[in-house]
Amino acid sequence: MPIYNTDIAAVFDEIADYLEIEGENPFRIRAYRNASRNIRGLGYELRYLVDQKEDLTQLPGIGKELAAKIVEILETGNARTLKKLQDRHPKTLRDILKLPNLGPKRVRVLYQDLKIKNLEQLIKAAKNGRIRAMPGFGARTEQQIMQVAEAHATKEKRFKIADVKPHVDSLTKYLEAVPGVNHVVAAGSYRRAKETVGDLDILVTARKNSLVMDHFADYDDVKEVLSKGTTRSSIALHNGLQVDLRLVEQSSFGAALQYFTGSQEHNIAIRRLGRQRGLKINEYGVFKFEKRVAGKTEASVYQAVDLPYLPPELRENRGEIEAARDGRLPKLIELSDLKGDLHIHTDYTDGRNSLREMALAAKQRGYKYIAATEHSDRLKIADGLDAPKLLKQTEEIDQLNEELKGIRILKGIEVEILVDGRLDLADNVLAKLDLVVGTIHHQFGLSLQKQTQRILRAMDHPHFTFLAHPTGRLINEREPYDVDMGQIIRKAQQRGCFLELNANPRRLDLYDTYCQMAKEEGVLVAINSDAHIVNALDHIHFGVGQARRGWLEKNDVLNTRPLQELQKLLKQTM
Ligand code: DGT
Ligand code: CA
Ligand code: CA
Repeated sequence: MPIYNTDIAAVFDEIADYLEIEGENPFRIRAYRNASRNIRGLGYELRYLVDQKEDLTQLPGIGKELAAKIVEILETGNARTLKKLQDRHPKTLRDILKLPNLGPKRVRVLYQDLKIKNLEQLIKAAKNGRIRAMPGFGARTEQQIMQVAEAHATKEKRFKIADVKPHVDSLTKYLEAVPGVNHVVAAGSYRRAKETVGDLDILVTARKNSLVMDHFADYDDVKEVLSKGTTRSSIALHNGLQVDLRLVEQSSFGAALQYFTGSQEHNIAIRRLGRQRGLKINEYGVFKFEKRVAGKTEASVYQAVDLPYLPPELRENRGEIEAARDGRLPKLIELSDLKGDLHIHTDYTDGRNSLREMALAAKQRGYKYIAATEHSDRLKIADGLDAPKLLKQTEEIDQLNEELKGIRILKGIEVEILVDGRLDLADNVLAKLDLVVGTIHHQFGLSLQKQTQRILRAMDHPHFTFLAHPTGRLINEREPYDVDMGQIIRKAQQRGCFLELNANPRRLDLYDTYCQMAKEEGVLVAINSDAHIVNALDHIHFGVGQARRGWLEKNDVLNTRPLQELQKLLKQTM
């Protein structure tokens, strides 16, 4: 698993927290906090710099000691300094530190004076009114702490789909190798291609006497066997992901797959349709007067309620059942429909591979075109391009296009949208390009109105092609900025420009529901990888999953167009 800047920053934050709890030197604490803030603000990943053996002490707030720690974290996933600090204190203290309204100063009081070491003790102390008496607290604070602690004690952790996929692949292979096993399918939210997965649901069919449950409990990566039975078992993996396994009979496979794929809301609606027809639908089959009438295949379940097969990505009870009934089901986009990638970075700025390498890798994936879209100058930290450097790159693109056959490199830029909505490069420079990708990497905290106006104004720019990762959210890391997507989608419609669905699994932004809105407004969506390295081109797969959840068809997506047609569409925006 790659280590991201946010992972490094989190280690530094945690070190600072512990140092503060221990009452350490404030300067040392501040150094960690500043470094963490600077690292989070970078527009590119530190691991690229380290891979290229660059000197990290050039970065603001990073001295020799912290630079060495960054390298250590990138290499080992952790820092010895943090491990030592963690060892000195109970593990559960971290749960308390993570609560939003409890800074380390307060945790220090709770821990050292009240001997509170975990969430349960915290909730109990709050209920007993022991916290309000402490200096710096009060009855209201105590009340707030209790509420937040209780919410956190029950809050589930969700995993990014890209972090779950390697486990699905490896578990599937492992279980398929067990003698007597027929089908192994990951169902649940994973099969519906949801951007995050709460737990993983695996469905298995096997011969009667197979030892699949034993093998499941013996899987390498098991941290804990939560339950083990003859038809259902649960394990927890080392990363905390829970995996539920269900073993069903071959004759129930379709019904079970339909049931465990969900969503629950979709299933409730399907069962209602069944009841209207005198049918009982459950994970074992479709029954009429106790007699099984369907359930071997998923399609047979849908057929029993007079519907065509519904792709898993649509099963959210967001109108798919009505659409299926009326023959209006979309023919969802597929990976093979994509003809190119319109958002990539190279070693010209903060990417890892050269433009030539990226282009050849794109060609190898069957693409016909790729757009070089480096960061603009404002993103100094990503070594963003100024006008002369950008023009130099366009010359290199001309040369590569002469030389390389079967793949066309388009000239683009990922240009910063300034706070007032202007773009970070002059019009006459942008006019020389094939596409201009507008983006926000700074000033996330503007009010809803200001942020929306900023983007709307940028979209009015005559050369604006599409808006990159429109909400700016990073899954589990950063909330979207406050922005009115309805207005932005309508603006794109009026202007004839486009929106990106960024396929980076940390982003998956445009969200599925906004894809649906864009489609309704007739705004084309560009599904792009935002790859900074060759392998990341394959993230596009997650973008396609999200697009399918958003009901998008081939024609709703900009980069399914053949090159000439694409160029015509791009010209209209330039
Ligand atoms: P998740 O795990 O939170 O990402 O979401 P899901 O959709 O995977 O939900 P999960 O793991 O609780 O259950 C998997 C599927 O099994 C769910 O999509 C529908 C089905 N299912 C589970 N429990 C129930 C239930 O109580 N009633 C119904 N109708 N279906 C259920
Ligand atoms: Ca699940
Ligand atoms: Ca489950």
